[in-house]
Amino acid sequence: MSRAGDQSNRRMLKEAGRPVARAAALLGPRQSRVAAAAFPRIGPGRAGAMVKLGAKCLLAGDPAVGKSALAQMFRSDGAHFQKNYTLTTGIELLVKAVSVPETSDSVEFFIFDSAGKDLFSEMLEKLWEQPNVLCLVYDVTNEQSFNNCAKWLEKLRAQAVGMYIPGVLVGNKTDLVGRRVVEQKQAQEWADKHGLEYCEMSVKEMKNFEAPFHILAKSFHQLYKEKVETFHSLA
Ligand SMILES: Nc1nc2c(ncn2[C@@H]2O[C@H](COP(=O)(O)OP(=O)(O)OP(=O)(O)O)[C@@H](O)[C@H]2O)c(=O)[nH]1
Ligand SMILES: [Mg+2]
Repeated sequence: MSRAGDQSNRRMLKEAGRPVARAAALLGPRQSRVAAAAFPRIGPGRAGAMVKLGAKCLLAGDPAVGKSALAQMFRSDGAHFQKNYTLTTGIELLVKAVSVPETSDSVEFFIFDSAGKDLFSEMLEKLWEQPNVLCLVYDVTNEQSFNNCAKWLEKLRAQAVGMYIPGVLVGNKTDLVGRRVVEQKQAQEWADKHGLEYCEMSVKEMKNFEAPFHILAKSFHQLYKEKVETFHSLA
């Protein structure tokens, strides 16, 4: 890796570590349950306080399935669709917060938009350490990209052996109706079998592109609540 590349990776890792510092700085001791899921060393506090969680989200899948298009679209609230394909080299980091449905709480996602090309896999494995949630994308018009999800999931789960990491499988490019080769039922079954949520979208047509992150926010928040309950039951 070049020196410039190395420096940029160090910058990214620093960014990724920020939610911990930020949450710790923002939280008084009484509100500290805010971050229990993402920051397990912090204890419980006042009931009913608004909760802000931070989560490292790994975005992965084969080349050209639309991961960067999804990340850009999500970050820009639907304002920017990346029409031209620009291969991601290594990882691009994006930060965005979402509200947790039916609560006043939120999750700030640190999205690690990862290269699909094998060439970068060694670098990815170093930067993927300690994920909180997974977003695995395939292209509904590309069977190979669906078949490779097993390989991607194995690599992602190897980052957190023995831990439950919420994840979502996402079928993209549903706008290409006549070219679809992976059926929804087939993908849904695969996702169920592997303990993942499932959704479909068309980033191009701005359909459902926020769904994966809402699903992950909900699952991650649920995990946080369970941890808080366990914490209380032990106190
Ligand atoms: N038709 C259609 N094209 C899409 C959609 N989403 C993304 N694309 C296009 O697919 C191509 C690849 O998208 P990227 O987001 O760059 O793919 P990627 O998964 O990030 O690829 P790597 O960085 O190489 O891993 C681009 O030309 C996008 O415009 C979609 O929903 N429908
Ligand atoms: Mg990309």
